Amino acid sequence: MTSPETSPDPRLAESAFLKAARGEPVPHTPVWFMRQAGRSLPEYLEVRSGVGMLESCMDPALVIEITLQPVRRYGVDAAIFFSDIVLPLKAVGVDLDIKPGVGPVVAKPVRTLADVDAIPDLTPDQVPFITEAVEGLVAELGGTPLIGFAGAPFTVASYLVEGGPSKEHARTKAMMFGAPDVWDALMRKIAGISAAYLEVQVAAGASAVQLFDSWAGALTPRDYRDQVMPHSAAVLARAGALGVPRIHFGVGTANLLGLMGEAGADVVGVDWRTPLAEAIGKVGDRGVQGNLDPTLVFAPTDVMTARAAEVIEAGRAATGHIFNLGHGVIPTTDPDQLMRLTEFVQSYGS
Ligand code: 1CP
Repeated sequence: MTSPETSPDPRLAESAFLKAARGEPVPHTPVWFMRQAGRSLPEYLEVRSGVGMLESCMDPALVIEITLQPVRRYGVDAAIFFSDIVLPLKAVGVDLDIKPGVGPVVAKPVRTLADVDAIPDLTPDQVPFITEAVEGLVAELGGTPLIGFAGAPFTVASYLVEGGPSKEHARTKAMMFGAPDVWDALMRKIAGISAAYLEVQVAAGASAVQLFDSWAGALTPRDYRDQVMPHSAAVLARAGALGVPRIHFGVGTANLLGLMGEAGADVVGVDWRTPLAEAIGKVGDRGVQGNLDPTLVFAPTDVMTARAAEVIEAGRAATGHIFNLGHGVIPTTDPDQLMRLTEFVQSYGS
């Protein structure tokens, strides 16, 4: 089944988020929140009740509803597609689940070249539900851009090799150090899957992409540059060929921000540990995204907004600045406080 050719909504040309991502002047600092959909929203808990995480990601009506929830509630400047970084692995047939309160769990962790070779590449016909959800969303979103996303090779590899969430990523890094042929094959495999996953989302109408390398901060700059960056760069190059802005994000990446930009990002996502001014100095002529400490929403509103103002002011020195938290919304966050934060950022200085 082919979908009718639709041209982008003309209001997208005025999007503050897309302008900032391209380094153009903005009417206000745009704002969205990583994990803006999810457990902090009562309407999310309601629609997810009794439905598994992966099952929800494969149900276009549910994906559309969950992605729209924070846009309706907060009026944020961008929507992020509701999915998960391991969803494309599930789609190609990797036996995995997303366990409540745990995260992705892989039944048979990847350890050998044969394990890597057994993972099929991703083709668009394996994810028709993604195309359907993105097309439906873009139609509903109108002038609000949709951010597509994928996991970067290192972060996705960590789940595949460890078999689940990990603090040290010890087995993953042991493979990187000790079995370079297996590592290279695995990184190439994931890069191909993540790039194909982004291509499907952009073909269906996503206006920007974010590559999540959440756990890259576990690496030294040398190992990142030699063993990881070329594979993330391959994903970003394929996304760049689609003509959409690319955001590249990781946690604890103060030492890697320059390299993460050089990997091919238009905008580098910064966690809250690095002062934004410092990050701007490291990424050169690129935009930045971030970076309010996600726990500041638990502080009194005036404390939160004073810190948000500092982030906005620091962001003025960047080629472009997209306001965000330094990592995802914490599930116990009060949505009313995020509402106040959104209004504060969007009206700041006007
Ligand atoms: O049942 C649930 O509600 C499960 C919680 C949940 C949700 C809401 C998971 C399990 N994934 C998601 C959705 C999700 N995952 C989104 C879209 C929502 C939005 O931003 O509004 C996105 C962008 C992701 C990406 C993702 N998944 C990342 C990168 C972002 C990050 O937070 O650093 C990572 C590392 C994952 C793995 C994952 N999936 C789920 C959990 C709890 C985890 C982390 C596990 C760990 O700590 O290792």
